[in-house]
Amino acid sequence: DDGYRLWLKYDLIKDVAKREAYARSAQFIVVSGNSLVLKTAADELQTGLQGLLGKTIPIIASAGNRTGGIVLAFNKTPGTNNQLVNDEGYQITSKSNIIVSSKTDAGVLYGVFALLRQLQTTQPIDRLSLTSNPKIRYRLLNHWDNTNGTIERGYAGGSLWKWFELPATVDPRYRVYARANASLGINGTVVNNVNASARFLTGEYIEKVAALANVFRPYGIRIYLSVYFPAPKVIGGLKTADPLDPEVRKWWADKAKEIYTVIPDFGGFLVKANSEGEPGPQDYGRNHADGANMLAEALAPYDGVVMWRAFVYKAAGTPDRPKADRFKAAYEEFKHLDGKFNKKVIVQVKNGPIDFQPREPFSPLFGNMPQTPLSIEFQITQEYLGHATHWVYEAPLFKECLDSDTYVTGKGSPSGAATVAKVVDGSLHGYGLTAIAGVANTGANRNWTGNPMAQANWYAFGRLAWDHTLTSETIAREWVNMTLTKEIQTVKTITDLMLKSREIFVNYNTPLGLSTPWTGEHFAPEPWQNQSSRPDWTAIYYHRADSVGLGFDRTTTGSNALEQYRPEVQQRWSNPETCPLPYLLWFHHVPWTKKLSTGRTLWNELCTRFYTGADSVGWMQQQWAQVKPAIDPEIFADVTGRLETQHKEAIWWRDAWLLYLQQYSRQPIPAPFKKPERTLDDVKRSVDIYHLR
Ligand code: BDP
Repeated sequence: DDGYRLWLKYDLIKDVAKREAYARSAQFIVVSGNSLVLKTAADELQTGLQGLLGKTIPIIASAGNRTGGIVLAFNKTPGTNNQLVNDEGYQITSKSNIIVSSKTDAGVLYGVFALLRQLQTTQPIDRLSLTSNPKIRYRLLNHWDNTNGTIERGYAGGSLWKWFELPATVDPRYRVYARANASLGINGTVVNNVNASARFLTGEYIEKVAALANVFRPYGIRIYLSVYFPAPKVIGGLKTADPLDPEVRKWWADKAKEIYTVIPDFGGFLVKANSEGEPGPQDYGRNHADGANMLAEALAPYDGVVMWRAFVYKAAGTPDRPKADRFKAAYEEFKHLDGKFNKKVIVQVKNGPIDFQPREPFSPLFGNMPQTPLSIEFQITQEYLGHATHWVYEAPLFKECLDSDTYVTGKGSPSGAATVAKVVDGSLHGYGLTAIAGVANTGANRNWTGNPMAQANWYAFGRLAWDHTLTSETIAREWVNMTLTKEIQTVKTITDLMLKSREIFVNYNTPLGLSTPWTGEHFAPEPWQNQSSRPDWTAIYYHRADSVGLGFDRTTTGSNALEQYRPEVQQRWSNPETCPLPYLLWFHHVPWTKKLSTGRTLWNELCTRFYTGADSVGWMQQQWAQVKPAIDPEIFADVTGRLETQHKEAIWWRDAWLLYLQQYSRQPIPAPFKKPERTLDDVKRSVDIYHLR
């Protein structure tokens, strides 16, 4: 198994009794109507059943008096049996026939995938009564792909999109990509990097993008583009890109018209502006709302939206802003603009205040912009999670943030009343638009994600985008069953490994609220890194190790970033005694000798976490060795190899951090742990060599 088929394997169900029972309820497929998406739904169902049941199930136009089939019903008129269902939601009921119904053809397609999932996970289908509605309207992948075929922070080979060949040559793989996304309910994709090339807005590229849109359309997926803010200057020949300039506004309106002429269901624009050197409205003395609203106006005649990113931070720790804290930047630039955005604008906020770290507290913007739809951006690609070698199942990371309570409903409201998920799904502030985005981990590797286990992260993102109340465990079990094996003990073992993998990674990488120990490629450990064009691009800016202790003081005696949270959150996190240990060093500069709630001093607790983290990878290897009999040999060998590398690197990271911090703590590695075999100089040299070209 080379992993190409992802979780859509549709292998023959081995249990004959089960297979026959399914076959009795799936003797024919009825589909009436001729929309592209409905046709996709019927075809997918037929393909799935062909594989799972080993027979070709006929597609017919009407059931007549027949029973024992599957009817795909889509009905636009409200007041019918599917009135409980929102536009893309579906119902599946089994009586004499199994009926998959929705108000829209896309809903039917999602229902078909849900029905197939029942079979793939060997659940009964004869007494189904399922209703499922997506909680969020725009569920998007964001690809950071470039015109030259590279992917920013991509670890699974080059881009899936072959820009040089498009639009004339259309790789059949695009369709497989669309199927996989549709199976999860993902309904949009931004195909290019947020550090955008203006080329994507040229006529030449719009044609290429349109060719992709044609492939995605039958799967209910709309295409979006990241845009380069100064495009009117760069490709339009204008003198300025000032968002208040009438000529600039006209340029964007014309551009939108040009795009919609070729791609009538174009989804809209994603924008990174005035961030990490990308130009933006501030270059002209305007603000984010001015920029976003100009683009929203250009989209006014069409059904498209602007997703404006809040990932911004001016240099912090510089002589002119010595006290500035990158943590506070997004809130400082956006909070005061609440209510100033056009109704077609969604502000896209990364899950945490810094940048996709292995663990971050939730961004304080959530809950603080009640009049501006905020969407959440997660990173599926493992930029800070060991790239494609380290096995990290991300659902627990996503869930930890989504389930965090912002407490914006105030004192006395039941706990969980104002979670980040409730902000994002619109239930808290009644947002008109709701969205969620995941930075894709796909690439041209045959198995899509490099590490076969990372397919689960794409899967988990999609499932949570549809329904954030699903548990990490449910999603993991589903994925393992559909992708790897149905053998009960093996499913348990792998699910358990998945659920523990993220915490293990945090332990050997950034325990107790450490963050950002790296530069450049964000892989090799470099906690000593102290040289850069910007202080907030060094490692020491974040961990602040000194002879007294470790951690970033964000209380009133420090940057006071905590003031951006509600009092209930502040109260808990601003006291080092009550601050949860996983967040401790995010908010406090803690003395090395301070006793923590575990009974250990900070130094001993750090050592314990780094050592148990790295040792746990050894445990992962042992557990994985046991699944061999029930796993495809190619996948087994692949993961075995990656775990071996992961183990070595975990020890490398542990040693780098501890040897470096030991210079400040001046304490020994406590028993029973054995001190690292190498010296700090050894590790530093190995990191220097890692950086050689
Ligand atoms: C950082 C990445 C950088 C991205 C940036 C972003 O290192 O490559 O361009 O995020 O999200 O994590 O814009």
